[in-house]
Amino acid sequence: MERTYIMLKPDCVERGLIGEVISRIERKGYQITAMKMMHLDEPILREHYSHLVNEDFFPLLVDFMMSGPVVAMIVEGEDCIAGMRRLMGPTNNANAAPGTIRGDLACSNRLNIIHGSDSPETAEAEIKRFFG
Ligand code: DAT
Ligand code: MG
Repeated sequence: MERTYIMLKPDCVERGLIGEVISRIERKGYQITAMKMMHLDEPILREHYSHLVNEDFFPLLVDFMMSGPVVAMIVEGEDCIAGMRRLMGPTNNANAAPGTIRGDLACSNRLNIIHGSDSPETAEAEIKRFFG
């Protein structure tokens, strides 16, 4: 069994797609073992997106992620770290296949609905960051 950190972004909440995305996660057979709505601030986003702080799009990313509440979740299941990334599809919606969350629902490479950890190490660090 693995666990991963999943976060529904402000565009997902604002568009009323929380249920749609959670349904897909549950239908896949993964279990949501913790969930809460949060408002993020700049310090936690600088930490969470530390690999991107020098990108020119970083300020827009932070503004977007603070534009409304997010839904933070711990998701558990066999091979769920890579499995959730497959369910999500790639970062840029233009490359995301129909049938994936981003392929079906995302509007751009920033407004892309959902975050999911990309490795076992980041999953544990992100769960600690958002759930303590
Ligand atoms: P992912 O969210 O697929 O793990 P990432 O960790 O590389 O992708 O980037 C985190 C977020 O930053 C991503 O979901 C949206 C934003 N982002 C990444 N690349 C971008 C780009 N080229 N232009 C605008 N936003 C970008
Ligand atoms: Mg990432």
